[in-house]
Amino acid sequence: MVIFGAPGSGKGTQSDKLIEKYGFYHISTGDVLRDQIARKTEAGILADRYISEGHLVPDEHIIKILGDVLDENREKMANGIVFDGFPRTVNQAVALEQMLKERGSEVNAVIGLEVDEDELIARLVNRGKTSGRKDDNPETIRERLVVYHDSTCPLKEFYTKNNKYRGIDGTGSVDEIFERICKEIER
Ligand code: B4P
Repeated sequence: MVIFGAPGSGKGTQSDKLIEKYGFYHISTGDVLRDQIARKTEAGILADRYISEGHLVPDEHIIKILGDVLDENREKMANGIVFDGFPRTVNQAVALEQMLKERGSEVNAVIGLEVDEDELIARLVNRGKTSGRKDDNPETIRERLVVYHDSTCPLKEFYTKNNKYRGIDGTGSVDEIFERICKEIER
């Protein structure tokens, strides 16, 4: 499944709970990139520039990284995968379909966490006080939201067309939101 939403919508927070309950394998492309940046790999150095400016890492780069993660962790994925922060563009969604097809699988559901913009900004500014993330400052947060509207939002239509998108109210307590997600998954 894909957990989908704007920056600050709670994708990472809810993914942790999904892994605990269902034993899914978690792939957060944001975490993978931050790990590469910390290890100063070639991929990390390239990604750092885009992330610091609030832009998306180029599709071909992130698609290659994701393919490597899928190949290197195949035996851990028997219970399914939760993709967190991928896909973020229609090109990435098409690539994901192809990569999963080649591995005899497919996306079963896309859970969209729907949160209004004021709340998103408040959450990220708040996280910025302690996260140490270069992209959690007001200016970069605003840029990330513009990028989300321009490049990532069209995916809603992409997954609605093939009847996989399930929008969830992403406001309230973490447990309340998790309950809504579980209902959708079990349905
Ligand atoms: P990510 O790490 O995916 O960052 P994000 O979109 O900000 O989401 P995140 O998971 O961190 O936040 P969450 O909603 O869980 O990506 C970082 C960057 O990497 C991107 O901007 C991009 O440059 C690059 N990148 C990643 N994937 C890419 C891709 N596929 N293609 C190209 N580039 C890519 O939570 C946010 C905060 O809200 C937390 O502090 C949490 O505690 C809080 N929160 C959660 N639920 C809450 C609730 N119910 N109430 C109150 N607060 C809540």
